[in-house]
Amino acid sequence: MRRYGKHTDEDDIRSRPNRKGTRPRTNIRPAHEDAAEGMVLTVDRGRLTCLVEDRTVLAMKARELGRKAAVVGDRVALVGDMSGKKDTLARIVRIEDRTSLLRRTADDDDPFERVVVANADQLAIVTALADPEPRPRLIDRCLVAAFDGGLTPLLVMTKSDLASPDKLLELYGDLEIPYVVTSREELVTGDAADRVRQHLDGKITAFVGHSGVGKTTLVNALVPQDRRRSTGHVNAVTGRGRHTTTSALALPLSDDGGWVIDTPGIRSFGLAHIDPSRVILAFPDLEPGTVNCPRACSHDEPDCALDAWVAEGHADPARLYSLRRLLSTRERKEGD
Ligand SMILES: Nc1nc2c(ncn2[C@@H]2O[C@H](COP(=O)(O)OP(=O)(O)O)[C@@H](O)[C@H]2O)c(=O)[nH]1
Ligand SMILES: [Mg+2]
Ligand SMILES: [Zn+2]
Repeated sequence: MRRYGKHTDEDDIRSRPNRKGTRPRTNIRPAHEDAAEGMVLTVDRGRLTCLVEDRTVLAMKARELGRKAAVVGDRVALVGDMSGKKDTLARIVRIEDRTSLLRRTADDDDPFERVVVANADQLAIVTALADPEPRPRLIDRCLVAAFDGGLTPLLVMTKSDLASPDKLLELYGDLEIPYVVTSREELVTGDAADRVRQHLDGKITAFVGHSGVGKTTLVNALVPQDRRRSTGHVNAVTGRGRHTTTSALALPLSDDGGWVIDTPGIRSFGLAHIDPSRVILAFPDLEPGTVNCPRACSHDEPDCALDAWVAEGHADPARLYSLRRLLSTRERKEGD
């Protein structure tokens, strides 16, 4: 509340050059000392809904940010009208340093599928055990993106009322990733939400997965209606009815800083930007074996030192196999 209305004078310099109280821009702009802090909750066609204290404020990127995009989860500095009232628009003048970044390479044929979330601690990779069928290749790619972006993965297997999780658990067992299995019945009793929540407390968790796996069902079970409405709900701000399916949406899980981020369904996960040296950090048992690797080793090539090192008994061969499987997803197309 303290910053309420303070910056309306410099809100949009282009349209109001002579407005009373407007100081020369050069004196104001570089520091933005009095800018309010906010968190981006969702993005819709260039309009960003931000949480500022206890209000949702609609904002747009200031021109000075250039091409740098603010994404869901970003911590931003805002100036302008921060009342959160209808038809007001604040400006985002700064994007704070990110602690993590989940990104996928944009596909030319699929520009809207790009999932981008900043500052998430955890990536919940949601897969249905049936309807739709599990897609291990997609799970692998999500895992690589999580490792590369600095997020801890969590496997969420839904619809265990339709099929057994055994095969998937076998496939991911050697990766030692925490997992939760849920069913329709447990959604009704609340056990599903309780079990998932144990992995979410105090963290910012982004939920990704193919369309129809049950992300939104789960997120809604985790975040009660009134809480959804109080801060994360964007309808009041944009007046556009339902939350758009082209952007992620951050919802407050509790008062301890926990957030869940629902995302639109993904069919693929472009990984062209991935750095293998960051992926290997998720394999601390294998990482020491890379000291003798050639420079810029992909750890998935004939000269990689890991083969010999593992053969000497320093680590479990199954772990190296899993690492290789993940790294190889970079070259393959989804669905192979
Ligand atoms: N049988 C069964 N269906 C589920 C379960 N969870 C979600 N569903 C259904 O799966 C469909 C897709 O769910 P939704 O949450 O919209 O998926 P999203 O596209 O990942 O957000 C809906 O009809 C849900 O009711 C589950 O555990 N078991
Ligand atoms: Mg959904
Ligand atoms: Zn190597």
